[in-house]
This record gives sequence, C-alpha cells and structure tokens, in this order.
Amino acid sequence: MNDAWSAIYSQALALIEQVEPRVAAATRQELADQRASLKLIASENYASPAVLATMGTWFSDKYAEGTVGHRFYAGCQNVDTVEAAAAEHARELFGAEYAYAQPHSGIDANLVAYWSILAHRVESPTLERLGAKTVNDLSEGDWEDLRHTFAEQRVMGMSLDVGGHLTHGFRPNISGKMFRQRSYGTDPITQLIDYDTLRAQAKEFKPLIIVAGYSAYPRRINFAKMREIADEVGATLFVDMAHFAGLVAGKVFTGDENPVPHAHIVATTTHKSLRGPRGGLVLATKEYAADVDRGCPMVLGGPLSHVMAAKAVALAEARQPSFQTYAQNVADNAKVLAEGLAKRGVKLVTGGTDNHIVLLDVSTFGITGRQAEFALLDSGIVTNRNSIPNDPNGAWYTSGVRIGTPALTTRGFGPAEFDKVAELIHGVLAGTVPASAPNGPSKAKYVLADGLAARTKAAAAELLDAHPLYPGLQL
Ligand code: DSN
Repeated sequence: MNDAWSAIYSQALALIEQVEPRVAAATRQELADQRASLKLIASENYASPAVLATMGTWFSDKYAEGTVGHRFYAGCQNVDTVEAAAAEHARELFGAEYAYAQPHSGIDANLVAYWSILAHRVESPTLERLGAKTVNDLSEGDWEDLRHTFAEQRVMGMSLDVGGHLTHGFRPNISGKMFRQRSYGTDPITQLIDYDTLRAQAKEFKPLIIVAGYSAYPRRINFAKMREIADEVGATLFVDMAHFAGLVAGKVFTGDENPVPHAHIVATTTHKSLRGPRGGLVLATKEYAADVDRGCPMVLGGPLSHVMAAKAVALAEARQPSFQTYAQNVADNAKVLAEGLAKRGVKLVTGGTDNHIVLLDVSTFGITGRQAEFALLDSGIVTNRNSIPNDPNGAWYTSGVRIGTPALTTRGFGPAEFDKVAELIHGVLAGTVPASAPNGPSKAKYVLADGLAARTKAAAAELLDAHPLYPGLQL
C-alpha cells in the first residue's frame, strides 16, 4: 500500500512537472514543510491517504447541480452514488435526520443554513396576501416587499472578541450585512459563556436565529441550554460545529454537549477536527431539509463531486471505532498542552481547555500575538495569532495565540510529546522581546534570544522524526 502510494504520487508529480514545474516543486515543498514543523493551527489536520487520493480524480470534471436523483445535468449516476454515500455516513455518524454534502466550505455551509432558516421561518404580510406558504412559492415580482422583511431579521451569535466566528453576523462576512446582529459575550471574570445573561439578551433582542459555535473558545457549550433559550424566544438554534465536529463524531461531546439532537440545523467544515477533505456539510431536522436542498444554486456553485466523494471516505473513516480513540486523544492532549503551559507560567484564556483549543494570552511576555506567531514560526512551530477578550491590540496585532491538538494527535503525539511542545512554546515566548520602533516598542518586529530558534527547531525535529507524517510516502 505504502509503496503503491509513493509510486502514484511520484508519477503524478512527474506529470505535473512537465506542465507547470513550479506547482510540482511547491507541492513537494509543502510536504517537506508540513513534515518538518509542529502544526498547531487548531483548525488544521492531516487527511488520510484514502481521502487525499479520492480528491484527485475525474469526478472533478462532472457538473451535478441538483440533488441525488434529481439533477439538471445528464450522466450523474456516479455522482449520485458518492453524494448519497456521504449523506448516509453523515446521518449515521451524527444521528441526524438529514444531511447535505454539497457546501464547498464552512462559510458556504453557514450560508445554506441561513438561507434555509430565512426561507422556512420568515413570515410576512406579502406571503399571507399571496397565499404562499414559504418564500420559495413566490414569483420574482412578489419579492419587493419581502426584501424589506428579510432585512429586518435578527441573529445573535457569540462575539468575535471572545471566540465567535465572522459568519455569525459580523461585518466582514455577508451575515453581518444581511441581518441585524447582536452578539453575546462571556463572563468578564471566568471568560465562560454566561447562559443567564445570554437568555436575558435573547429575551430583549428576540432574534430569529441564535448561533452557537466558535473558532477560538477553548470550552464546551451546553446545547440543551442553548435550545431552551432559543425555544423561550421563538428562535431557531443554528450550531456551527466546524471546529469541534470531530469531537462530536468521536463521541467526546455527548448528551447536552452534542449539538445534533438539540439544534434545528447544524453546519460544519469537514477538514478540521473531522479530518476529511476541505469542505462543508449541513445537518438538519426534516423540517428544514427541503430548504437545505436548495443550497445550490441558491448560495452555492455546482457541487464539487470529487470532494463529496472524499467526504464519503472521510466520514466512513470517522465511523470506525479508532476515530473515537483519536477524538478522545485530541481532547486529552489539549488538556496536557494547557496544563504544560499553565505550570510554566503562560496565561490561558478561561484558565484551560476542555475541547481541542488552547488560547494563550501572550501579553504577559510583553509581546503581541503577531510577534509571538512569527517567533514561533521561526522556531518551527506553526500557530495563528488571535484576539483575546477585550484585546487592546485589536484583530491585526492581537494579544493572543491560538493553538490546537487535532493535527499532531493524528501524527501520533501523546501526553509526553505535548508536554514537551508546551515547554518549547514557553521557551520561545520567554525568549522573545519586541524590537524597538521610532515611537517605542514595535508591535510587529521582534528579537529572539541567540540560538533559540535553532535549538527549538532541533528539539521539535526530534519529536517529529519519532512521529513521521505519511511515513510510507517517499518522493
Ligand atoms: N479559518 C477557520 C479557523 O481557522 O478557525 C475558521 O473559519
């Protein structure tokens, strides 16, 4: 298998080289770089050889607008097979009533969710007057009044400052322009979601949609409580589980922490903790299924059949018992990483983690998140800077660094390795100072202690060599 895989990729790269050598070289270099660095970006992972191989096929050449068995192009019988397989695995894995495998990304999946909720929920005098049940029954000429009704709709999502996502109603994303938005924050002392405050806000704001989910909150959410609040104010509960879908699939988040039984609609990416191809997925109750199915062409371009095929493969992998072990390890390793940092004096947002994310407040080292990110990168540690609650440095420089365990756990790192990673991160942060700028310390430039980057890279290499990435792949 390993030899075959090496042969396939060697030949593929030789073929690419004849057409565009820069792409072949960058592809080889990307593998070398990923092999040689500690990948701690919380939203990244390493997909399996089977998932990667599935993406590189002639399914890429097929148009397949429509849904399984109901396409606007001829010859979609094989696409039907892979899309149905992806949806079936998703339904079984997550216990969902309905699954839609077409979204190309997390943002796209969230747009499908928003559209479905609007289409399903919006009531207006226009609809009543025309005797239409939903917006989908309206002709173009009937839309004018309805546009105003749409513009009045309200969404409540977690504030970006405390770890929410752009797509939860913030300006840089269309959701911030489509909806009136109010965000909920976290408790100023504990930095945890305060459900009582959230409830009071929801009662006052009366949103159509409550969004639960995050991209930089290191804690679990009680979705049963979220649903209770949504029901109290007549809102639809939409959960964006892009970050933690792998922990749901791997049965680490169960009961009140599993969004699927509690939410009306759930969207996710497939490439983060779920470890599949880059893409999106929507799960819904039957009530929303027909509107979800209109995702393409409503807000999506034609489905990427090769990626849907890879989603089917990844979801089949996630149904194996070994995925549950993986997911538990992701959460256990995150705790070790957080404890390893905290015991060395690194300040953590919320004081720790109980998911896959650890959010560091690097301001205590006198540096910005941007300086920390770059100093760590120089030292072979790949992370991303992130704002922390009430960040004085804003979203560009930030005071935080977000890290996560999904990728290195896939590589086989366990508690001992993650404690060592904590030691290396602490060493780099403690050995970095801001460079001086004309008006005081720079927020971007920095100086690392002599030899620190090289020493850290060498120590990282020892860990990485013991846990090779794609060990059978020789190029
Ligand atoms: N880009 C993703 C992340 O890094 O969390 C969210 O969109």
